[in-house]
Formats: sequence, structure tokens, C-alpha cells
Amino acid sequence: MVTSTESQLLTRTVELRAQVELIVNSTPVTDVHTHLFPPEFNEFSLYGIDELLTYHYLTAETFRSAKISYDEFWRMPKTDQADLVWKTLFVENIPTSEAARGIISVLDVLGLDTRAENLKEARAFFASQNLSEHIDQVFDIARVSGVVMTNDPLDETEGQIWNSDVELDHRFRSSLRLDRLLNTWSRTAASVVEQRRFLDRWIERMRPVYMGVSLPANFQFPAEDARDRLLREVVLPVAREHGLALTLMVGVRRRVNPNLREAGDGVGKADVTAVERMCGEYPDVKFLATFLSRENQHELCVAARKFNNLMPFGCWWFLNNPSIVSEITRERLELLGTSFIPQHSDARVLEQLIYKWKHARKEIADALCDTYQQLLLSGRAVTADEISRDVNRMFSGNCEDWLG
Ligand code: RAT
Ligand code: ZN
Repeated sequence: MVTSTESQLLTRTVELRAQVELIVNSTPVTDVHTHLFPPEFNEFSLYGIDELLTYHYLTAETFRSAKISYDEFWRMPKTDQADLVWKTLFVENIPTSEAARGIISVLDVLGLDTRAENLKEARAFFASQNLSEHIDQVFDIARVSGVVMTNDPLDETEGQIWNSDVELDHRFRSSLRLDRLLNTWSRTAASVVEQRRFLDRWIERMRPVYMGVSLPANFQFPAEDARDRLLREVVLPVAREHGLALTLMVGVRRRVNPNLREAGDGVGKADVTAVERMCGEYPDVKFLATFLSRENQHELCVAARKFNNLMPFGCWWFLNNPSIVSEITRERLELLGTSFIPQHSDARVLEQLIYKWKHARKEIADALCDTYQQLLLSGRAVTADEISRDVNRMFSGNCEDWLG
């Protein structure tokens, strides 16, 4: 039981640990990068057991154990795919991977059978939910105060929804994804003036909290290519004019195995100095950065020490495993204090918020406990108030500073 008052020095390990866990588990978080959408976005708004099980992290794992060809799998209806994923990863095997354990955490929190032979009970549960109440419940359980969506106005269906004057639930904020603009060279045929107008128009329409792009492992800045020209002549000036941060997600190798479809992307070690140079050349632009390769994490911390317009965020995609989240969070605390955003969920399906934040909070709490414990051994105790200040900064303060 936690007995200390907010301002009392926590000099005993048991009390310190209890306070850190209490605070980390109860502090609301702003989720700075997701692929979630509110119900007004129709087929983009994903929830329920079939969507959870056909998440691309799990389809990739299923192909490693199920005896099925790619074509056969993709020809199946979604419910059959979900049945196969369940049978393969949860019945015939123990769900040890992070993505598989995530499903267990979700089922458990929602009071569903984690050892079920089939999906009957889970399907009935999700079918009986009122979507808007269910969204409230999930946000509440995950203690997520708001999420940033990933919005691509060049997607025809999404563009139409935006053009229909959709009213957004305030918990879903938008971000303008620039992958097609910056990574698909055909669009670069348009003039700089047209490209700027395009961005201005969508910024006006969507009111994004940042512009974002995922970049390949071989990303360079400066570079002799169309992306460099677009960054310098279109994106960075627009970011400056609108006071919008630019989010860089570096190190993805797209379609390493196209047979896996959405699950077919890989990772590559990138050059952090490219981001350093951009931060140095554009000191009046704020950058959020995350790298996909574990090998880039230390260099990213060092770059952030050199450029205070650079905010490292999240343990992205293949890094979102407890052992790596723990390692990266500890490294960041040691090099950056609390001036970073420890995690984003990257959730695509609503209920993933539950497990991604539950698992992340555990690693963040453990890392913070050890940090304060070491500080105590060095001669400085902390209070519950001070812990709250740190956690609020990491869970929402740093983010809001960058999103403006
Ligand atoms: O983590 C993922 O779900 C990836 O497929 C990507 O969406 C990645 O997060 C991205 O935003 O490009
Ligand atoms: Zn993403």
C-alpha cells in the first residue's frame, strides 16, 4: 500500500516502486503516432477480434508456422484468416511473441477467455458493443487522452471523407503524411508552387498537428535527388510558415517480401547524420524523429543532445518489444533526462491501444524505478510530486510542446 504523501521523500525502495508504478499506470498519455481513425472514417476505423488477429505483425508470424501458401491465405475471407491465425499462434503454439501476447492482454482485460478453442465468444463480445461507448471504454482503459492519426489526402477514399466536412472527435488529431509526395517521384512533376499550394490547402482543411514521412534506410540529406529538392523548396518552408513540426521515421525497407503484402517491409541501419544536418540547417523547425534500427538508437540520443529542435520519440514497430523498449528507454533517460517521448503505439486497430500502452507502461515504470533508485544511492531522494512531473512531461508535455 502507498502511504507517503505527495511531497514526502521516498527513501525506501518498496514505497518508491509502488509510487512510480501508480503514477506511470495512471498518467494519461498522448499517443503521437497511430493509424487509428474515428468511426466517421468508415472502413478506416478498425476494431474487434478479426481486425486484431489479421494485424500484419501477426500474419507475418502465422506464415512461419502454418502450412499455407501466400496466395491461399490472401484469397481467404478475413474471418477465415483470423481463425487460422488464432489456431496457429494461440492454440497450436503458446503465444510468446510480443504481438501475440498483446492479443492475450486485450482479451484478458476485456474479460474474455485467453485459452479459447475458437473465436465464437470473442466475436459475440465485439458484435454486442456500441462503437462509440466501446471507443470511450478503450481510451479509458488504456488511459490515452488523444491519438494522432496518419492521414493521406492523396488516398482517394480518405480525401473524399475529408472533403465531406467530417466533424472530428477531439481525441483524434490529424497529421499530414507525406510519403507519396516525398517517396513517389512521379508527383514531383508538379511545380514547386503547385506542391506548396497542395500542402497549404490540406493544412487548412485538415489542421494537422505535424507533417510526417517514413524514409528508407539509405536516406541522405543533403542529396542529389527530387526528395531533397522537395524538402528544401516545399516541405521545410511550409513547416516553418505554418509552425508545424516535421516527423521523420527513418530506416524502413519497403516490400522486402511483397508476398507478405503489408507485412512485407524490413529494416535497415540508417545514417543519423542526415537528420543532424537537417536539424542544423533548419534550427527554426521542430523535428520529431524515430529510427527503426536498434543500431541507430544511441546515435539518435547523441544527435538530440546536439540539437534541441530534435525530439526522439517511440520504439517503432520491430523495436516495440519489451526487451528493446527497456534498453532504449534506459539509454534515453541516461543521455537525455526526460526530454524525449518514450513511446507511441502505432496502433491500427482500436483495442491495440490497451496492450501497447499496458506493455509500454511496464517497461517505462521499471526503467524509471531503477533510475530513481540509482539517484537515491547517489544521495538524492525524489517525491511523488516530482515523479508525476517527470511522467507528465514524457507522456504528454514534450509531445504538446512539439505539436503546438
Ligand atoms: O508499424 C506499422 O504498422 C508499420 O506498418 C508502418 O505503418 C509504420 O508504422 C509507418 O507509419 O510507416
Ligand atoms: Zn506507423
